[in-house]
Amino acid sequence: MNVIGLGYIGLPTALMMASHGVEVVGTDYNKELVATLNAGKTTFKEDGLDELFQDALKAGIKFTTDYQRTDLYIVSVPTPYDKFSKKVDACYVVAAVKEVMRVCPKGATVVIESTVSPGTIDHFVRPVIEENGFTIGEDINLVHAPERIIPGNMVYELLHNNRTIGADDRAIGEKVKEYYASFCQGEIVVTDIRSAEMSKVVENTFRAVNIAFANELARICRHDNMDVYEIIKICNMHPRVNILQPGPGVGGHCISVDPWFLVGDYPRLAKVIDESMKTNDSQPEYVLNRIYEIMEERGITDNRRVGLYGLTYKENVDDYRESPTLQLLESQERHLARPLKCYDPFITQDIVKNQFHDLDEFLNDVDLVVIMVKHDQIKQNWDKLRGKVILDCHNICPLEGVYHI
Ligand code: SAJ
Repeated sequence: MNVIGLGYIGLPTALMMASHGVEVVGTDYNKELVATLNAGKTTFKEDGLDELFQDALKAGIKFTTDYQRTDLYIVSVPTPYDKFSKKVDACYVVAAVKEVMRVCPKGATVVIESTVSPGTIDHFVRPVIEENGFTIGEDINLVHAPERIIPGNMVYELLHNNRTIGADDRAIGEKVKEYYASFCQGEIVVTDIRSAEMSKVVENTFRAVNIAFANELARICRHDNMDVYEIIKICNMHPRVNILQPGPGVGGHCISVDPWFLVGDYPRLAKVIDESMKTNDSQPEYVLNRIYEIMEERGITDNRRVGLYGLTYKENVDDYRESPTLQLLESQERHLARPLKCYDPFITQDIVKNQFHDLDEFLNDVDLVVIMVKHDQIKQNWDKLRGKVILDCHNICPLEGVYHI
């Protein structure tokens, strides 16, 4: 098996397959990443990933920049979206499949794991295969097996989540299912490709819409001075109500991206989704306004005394793509304001201006602390926040007089 793309999804998948008896070569065009893996190091942190890596190495996994001639390919490359059209940008998937077509033998199966919008495989992937002289279903089999694992708990979820396999031909779907069943303890459903594409995007859209609902409730409650957390707690005691938590915004490369595919493809139909995404996208700016309100109320006139705790897109991960903190800093910069101070225990390199690398130094330098991310570290250090003005975007701080969004 050749796994193409060794990022957050491709790497754990390749390692999992290899450590469960599948002969695997991992391919990535990033030479540095391949060199790091070949030097015996993983490229990001996840519970259990290093152990899995060692098992896969023992089982003989190889890493290279070259595509392999084999009978099964798993394509796990990024699918960003175009910020203006809101449509999926399938360029990485197309490029990978083109490369596969150059080396694969007749009879090979190509599994797309990357998240794509419904119809992407028909519109972009099938033509690439046919342009190369292959007949789909005869020379090449096509499958879509979207991933479902959550950053922060990837290895566990890879083993335990149910998953979906979409195939043109059920027998091929069942064959691919056997590979995933070598490690996956969840139920594996075999369906058609469009249903697999759609269900993946719908899952993330469901979560995005529900987070937007919680964020909207926070704004309504703030407007009339009600406690949104108390209200959500009470409502969730109803047997059919399960409201998510408001927060400083939505980051990462899944929930803040995938629902836009539906808005891009069905602009006149995807109304609730469109509004929800706009609500989530404007949440960091909403937090910025809260910061200004609190500064005014507490007589803090200098924004050099304000610090954002947390740069990652969520707690206890080192991934800061599209994070609410970065979105907040971006909108601050648009207003030509001096960037606020920042600190994150998971980010050791400098990624923004005014970034600290030590919690104590950071806290010594600010009067107003905004808890943007609920890392475990801050929960173990409440004592150090005594005497500070605190804006807690997650309702986790037990100290007196804390502000909320
Ligand atoms: N968030 C809130 N309030 C909440 C829950 C989350 O504001 O109540 C925020 C988080 O802080 C974060 C963002 O939403 O900024 C997304 O975080 P997340 O933990 O909800 O999800 P992701 O993006 O890390 O992973 C999602 C998962 N999808 C679903 O739960 C439906 C995961 O299973 C997918 O595999 C992943 O997207 C993906 O790769 O598509």
